[in-house]
Amino acid sequence: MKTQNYILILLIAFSCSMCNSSKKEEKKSTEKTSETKNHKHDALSAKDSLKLVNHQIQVKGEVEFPLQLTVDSLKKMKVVTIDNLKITGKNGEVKREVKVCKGVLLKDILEKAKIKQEDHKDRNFYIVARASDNYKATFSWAELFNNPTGENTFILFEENGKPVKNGEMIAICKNDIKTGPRHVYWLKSIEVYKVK
Ligand SMILES: Nc1nc2c(c(=O)[nH]1)N[C@H]1C(S)=C(S)[C@@H](COP(=O)(O)O)O[C@H]1N2
Ligand SMILES: [Mo]
Repeated sequence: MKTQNYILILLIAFSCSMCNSSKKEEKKSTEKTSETKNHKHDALSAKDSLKLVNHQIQVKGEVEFPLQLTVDSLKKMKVVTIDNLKITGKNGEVKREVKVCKGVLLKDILEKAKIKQEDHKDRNFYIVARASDNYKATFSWAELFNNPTGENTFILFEENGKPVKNGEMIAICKNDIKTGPRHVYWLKSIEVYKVK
């Protein structure tokens, strides 16, 4: 009887320890998934990257006239030419240089959509340029409408005479110190929010 009890306790202890180690394994595997997720953009196949392309961008949120913009509709607006655009990464390294590109000022698009402002003091809005991989960049009303950045923030559709790569439209802020962070390819929407 005593030996039987002893064996039973041993069995319970053993199965408990097995249980714990499998939990540890589980945790390790979730950690690995989130790690791969952060770098998923490097591993994208050509087919997957095609899925991220949008033929139109949505201008939405706190605007009087929500818009759907295509490359053709941008071409009908005031098109500007930008020379020698450098895309710099987080360490300041030049990732890409574009000799000449064409686009429209983000400010002009927002003026067309008309931000819903109650009066002249209603200026606390932020604008999110979002891509289909959910990469995003944020602008403030003040930097676009009351700062030189407004003349330097574009939605591009053409690079060196050809359609842009990685989607059909790209948001860029030319006067940022490092231009990579607010360079948004696969652009999907321009969203206007009011600070609550
Ligand atoms: N949609 C989208 N745009 C993006 C990114 C991204 O992952 N998705 N990466 C950004 C970063 S971190 C940089 S530095 C620049 C240039 O990145 P690239 O080397 O992938 O061209 O694009 C930016 N735009
Ligand atoms: Mo980057």
